[in-house]
Amino acid sequence: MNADRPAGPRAWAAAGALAAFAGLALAHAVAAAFAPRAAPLSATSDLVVAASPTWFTRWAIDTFGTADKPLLIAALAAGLAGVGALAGLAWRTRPRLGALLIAACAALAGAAAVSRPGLSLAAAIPALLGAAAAAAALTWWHRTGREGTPAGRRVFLGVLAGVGAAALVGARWAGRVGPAAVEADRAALDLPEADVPAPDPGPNADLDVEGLSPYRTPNGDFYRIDTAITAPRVDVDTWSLRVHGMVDRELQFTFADLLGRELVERDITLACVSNPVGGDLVGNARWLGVPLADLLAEAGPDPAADQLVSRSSDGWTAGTPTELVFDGRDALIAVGMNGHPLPVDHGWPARLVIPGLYGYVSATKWLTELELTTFDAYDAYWITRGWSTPRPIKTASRIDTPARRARAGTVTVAGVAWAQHRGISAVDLRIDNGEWRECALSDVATGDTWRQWRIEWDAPEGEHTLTVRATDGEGNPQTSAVAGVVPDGATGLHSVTVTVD
Ligand SMILES: Nc1nc2c(c(=O)[nH]1)N[C@H]1C(S)=C(S)[C@@H](COP(=O)(O)O)O[C@H]1N2
Ligand SMILES: [Mo]
Repeated sequence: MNADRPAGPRAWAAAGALAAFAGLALAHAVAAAFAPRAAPLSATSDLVVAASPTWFTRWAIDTFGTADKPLLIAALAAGLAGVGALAGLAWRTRPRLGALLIAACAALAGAAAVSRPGLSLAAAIPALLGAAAAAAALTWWHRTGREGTPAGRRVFLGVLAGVGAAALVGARWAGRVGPAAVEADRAALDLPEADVPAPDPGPNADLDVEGLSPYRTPNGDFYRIDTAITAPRVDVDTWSLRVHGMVDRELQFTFADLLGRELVERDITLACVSNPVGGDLVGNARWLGVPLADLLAEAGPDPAADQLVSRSSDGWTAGTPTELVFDGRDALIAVGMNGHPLPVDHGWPARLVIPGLYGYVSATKWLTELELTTFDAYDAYWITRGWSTPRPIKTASRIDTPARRARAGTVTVAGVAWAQHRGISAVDLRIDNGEWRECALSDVATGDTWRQWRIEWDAPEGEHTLTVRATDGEGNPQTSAVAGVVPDGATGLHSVTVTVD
């Protein structure tokens, strides 16, 4: 029977790619239940992010923005499909070579997982299991492929596709069970009331304008920026915060210790240094937390320690000037965000929030360590990658509405402006090349938050360019000089072009 011919190279390549994907899906299902960060694509992407040279990271962020991570994962998945196909081809004539290729993938992904801060040797298990499954599948195919019929090949395809799909469904399910432990901890946490409530910004913290960013950004809408491909799932029962370095005495705090301390609530606006002019990597929340300065003072910091390095459970670091932590500003170890325990993506169970500094030098999520040191002795994560040592946040303003179109007649133009810790004292709007007109401002309690602004515009038909400019609390107008985000934050005025009809 001529239907009994052995499978050709194309069928082998397809079988190899399919086996690789089934193995990958299985590995992700296993990892999802126990250690999501150990999943091969997650761990390998994490390693690529950590090991990327500065020029590459900069190019990726500039070119792809926040799509950079999904693209990296897609590229790695495509690479794996390619290697799987090669392994299938090799297996046809030299099964050992095929097995070696699969073993190499497993070794790479396993090593990537083990190398990630916060993960142990066991993190290699998902990759090893996945590779074993892929090799087992190809061994089986080897038999049925030689003696098999087209029908036999269809069975193989069906079984593998079924295994892969089942594993993906399993991964989704496990992804809810594993992290569910963390979500259950969050849900079970009854956040204590603030000992010191946030000062009330006043009745007009929120100007009533459609399309305007709310004064407080809901947690689900709050921008997320970090190097983690998969957010760390921190076990709050074993979590601790260690204070060490240039201190008289090392200290260690459990989560219960933190909750038992004086808790203050503050509205603080967080901004990312890589937010472009007019961008949305900025948000304002009501944070509940432990005053950082009080806690550090108990350790007896050496006055020569000019840098506070904060470290996360996944090994990320930020370096903050100690002087600023102790200058009276509301630097917090936050445990609550807008009345809820910190969301996992925003640092559960504890993070830093320090008004007046960009996130990369202050806002460590999944916080585990505070180390007093010097700027000479240590460069934190983004400093080694070409970003500036801490500088003040640059005064910025954004037009939220109208975005593109408006009806002729009275149009309300509105947006937000921020210059954390200095505050915003004025916002002006210019239509086309007209005069700057002063806008009405919302109520704020401190200079640590953004401030809404609004103005009525009698909009005539046609195309018009709206430009906004803020003045900070020290009377300095926002600069119109255009600068990119590297190394210490973008500048320039935000403009929108509106078609009025
Ligand atoms: N552990 C950890 N914390 C981190 C980061 C990170 O990559 N890892 N990124 C920082 C940066 S660059 C910013 S802008 C803020 C963003 O905080 P958010 O995601 O809660 O908005 O978190 C900071 N904290
Ligand atoms: Mo950032």
